[in-house]
Amino acid sequence: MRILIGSLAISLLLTAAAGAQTAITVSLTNYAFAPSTLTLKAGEAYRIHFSNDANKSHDFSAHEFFASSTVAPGDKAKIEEGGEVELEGGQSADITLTPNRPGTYAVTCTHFMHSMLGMNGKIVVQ
Ligand SMILES: [Cu+2]
Repeated sequence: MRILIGSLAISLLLTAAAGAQTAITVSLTNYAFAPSTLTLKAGEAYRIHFSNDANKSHDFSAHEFFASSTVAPGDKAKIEEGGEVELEGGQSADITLTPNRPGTYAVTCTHFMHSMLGMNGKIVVQ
């Protein structure tokens, strides 16, 4: 009986570990990402809350980063054109993913002139 309870406890712990995600919020404003640099660890799961805190639309464009990450099946449709999270003013989206490959990935907003106005960032996967 003690062995049974012990193995049950271990399997519950493993289940909790597998479901653990680090929550991160990225704010989009006119014309910046905050934080502008995200530092993530390869192989760890993150739930990223993208929040457009501006009154106009923006996107979080990071094609290489999304391509090199495993995105939760239910969240794939939130990434348009292979790498852009498009948000209307005041809108938000949550995406759960696991980065797979260490490197530095560019982030930009593809809306007209926004990058030039400073809407750039990067993701560092360690
Ligand atoms: Cu923008």
